[in-house]
Amino acid sequence: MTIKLYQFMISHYCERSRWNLDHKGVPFQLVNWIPGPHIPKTKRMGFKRSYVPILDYEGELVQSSDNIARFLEQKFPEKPLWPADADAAAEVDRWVQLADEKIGIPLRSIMYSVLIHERKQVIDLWCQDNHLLNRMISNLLFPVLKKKLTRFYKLNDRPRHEAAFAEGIAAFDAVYAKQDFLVGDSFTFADLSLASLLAPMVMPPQHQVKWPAETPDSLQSFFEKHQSGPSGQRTLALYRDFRGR
Ligand SMILES: N[C@@H](CCC(=O)N[C@@H](CS)C(=O)NCC(=O)O)C(=O)O
Repeated sequence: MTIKLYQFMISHYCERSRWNLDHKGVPFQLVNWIPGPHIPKTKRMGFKRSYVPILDYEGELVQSSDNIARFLEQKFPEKPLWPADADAAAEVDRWVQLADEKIGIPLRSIMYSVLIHERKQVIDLWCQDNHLLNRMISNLLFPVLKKKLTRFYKLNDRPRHEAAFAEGIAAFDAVYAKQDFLVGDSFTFADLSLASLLAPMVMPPQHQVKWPAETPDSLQSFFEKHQSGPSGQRTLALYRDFRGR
């Protein structure tokens, strides 16, 4: 039976699961959804929440990249992403939570706060490796999705997202300025999380997403403030050294 990952290509949480599956050497098929029509699909699968990624592992459905990571860790213990030591494993979990709350979530809002005004760029990102019908549906739904994303991701509150991001990146920078890995001396789910969630800002060449050729100015200036810092540079190196496909 084929293992499937239901996803949005643009989503950095989906990238976390793509990388996770590749790291574990699990062959899988991507099923590229677009925002909007994904909602009834997730409901039909029996989930209360509508987010992706969702892993279909031989009929067993797992939603959310953090749950998928724990599921894969149990099924495929080789190339572990958590240390055996309980304290070190708890430390990984703390970094993962920080990466979610202070990098992944605010960076998504900061990026959408600008990109949502660039209709073609957003639709290109949503519809990468997708068929023409989904591009037409995205075009039709765009005005509604724009409103929903603005409310759901609080896109009018960029200063708050920038403040959260600054707090998060400072914590990661402090560690990566001194050492290569967040916990101990090997690659863990903490490093994978930070790198995948920060990747839209540094756009590593190994990444599957085809980023817009030109980044809008107000996003570019924000990116430039952080790209050359320890976390940005470490993200590029982690992609180079660990993002095999
Ligand atoms: N905690 C989740 C977050 C996933 C998430 O926020 N996914 C977004 C895309 S980046 C999504 O599916 N949004 C649409 C929705 O919630 O319906 C994870 O780790 O996977």
